Amino acid sequence: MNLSIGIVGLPNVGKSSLFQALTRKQVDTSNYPFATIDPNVGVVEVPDKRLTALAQTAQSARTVAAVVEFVDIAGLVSGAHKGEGLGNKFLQHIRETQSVAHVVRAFHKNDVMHVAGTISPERDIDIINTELLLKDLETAEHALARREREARSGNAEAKKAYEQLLLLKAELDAGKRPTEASFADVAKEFGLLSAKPMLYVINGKPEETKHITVLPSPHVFIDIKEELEMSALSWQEQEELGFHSQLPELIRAAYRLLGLITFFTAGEKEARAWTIIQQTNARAAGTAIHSDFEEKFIRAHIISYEDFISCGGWAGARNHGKLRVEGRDYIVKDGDVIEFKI
Ligand SMILES: Nc1nc2c(ncn2[C@@H]2O[C@H](COP(=O)(O)OP(=O)(O)OP(=O)(O)O)[C@@H](O)[C@H]2O)c(=O)[nH]1
Ligand SMILES: [Mg+2]
Repeated sequence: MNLSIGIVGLPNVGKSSLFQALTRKQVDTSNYPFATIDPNVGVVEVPDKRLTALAQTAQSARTVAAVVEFVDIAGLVSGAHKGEGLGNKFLQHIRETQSVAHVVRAFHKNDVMHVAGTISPERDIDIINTELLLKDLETAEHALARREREARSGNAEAKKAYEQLLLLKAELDAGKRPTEASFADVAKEFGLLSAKPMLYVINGKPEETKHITVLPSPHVFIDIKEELEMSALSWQEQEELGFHSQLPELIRAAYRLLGLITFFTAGEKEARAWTIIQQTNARAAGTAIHSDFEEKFIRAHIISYEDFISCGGWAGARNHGKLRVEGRDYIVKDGDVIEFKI
């Protein structure tokens, strides 16, 4: 499963700095089933305190956290959808990600040029979102032109798909992001940019961000420069300095935004967090571990995280009647500790 978050924004807003701060503590990718990683793709652990507690309870030799990928994308400019500033290439990079972290510059620094000359987070947000909308509008128009004849042929399915595209185009024309569930299929089929879940990252110090009148949602405030400087230090060292990094919250927010949840496996060898999409059944969830699991699935032994900790692990939970035996259709919940029987 390739779950990635594209870092998007105007030039010089702090995207690469954020990427560096996030990936300074790169995970050992040999633990994960990733193909080659591009230099602009970084794999980052999802901070989760439950994992440490699980490992202690299960006396696991090591822990392996869940991960998400961040992709550092070059700055977009106004006109990108028409190819301005290599725009089309960068928009293609965004298409390949599942969600977007939209970095917005609130920091003032004269020697860091702003493409539009002045600091205006509201305007910048608008420029980027307009570019994404215009690109999608172009995509929708091309698709409509291609499908018009098919739709007229009387094929009910083609007609329905065409009408869906018309609705989409109307939405985009009105300047609205097509984020409703009813557009999910079209959005997926065409890799629509503006339909991707978006997290706004407002970059600046509190005195610089407090002037923003309309805050986009959802958002996190981060002083990226400070985060980058601090990222050279360990979490403990940061704490000693009284610095509370916002990066863990950003990573968790991005994870939530993607509709992702975590289940755990816990044994002597390792305690590990695995990532699945909400509403995944037990049989499909197993494929996070190995693609074989779906076919070979027999049943799953499941204990909730809370029960696992309070009962002291597998044996204790079983004795207290907290171990459930679930079949293939069970919907896995965030925090389930699972042993797959295959
Ligand atoms: N003062 C201050 N400077 C920052 C901050 N974030 C980034 N910068 C500076 O802004 C400049 C550009 O930062 P980058 O992270 O390279 O920006 P970018 O968005 O990746 O830029 P492009 O890749 O050109 O689109 C660098 O000199 C950074 O040090 C910040 O929070 N405060
Ligand atoms: Mg950059």
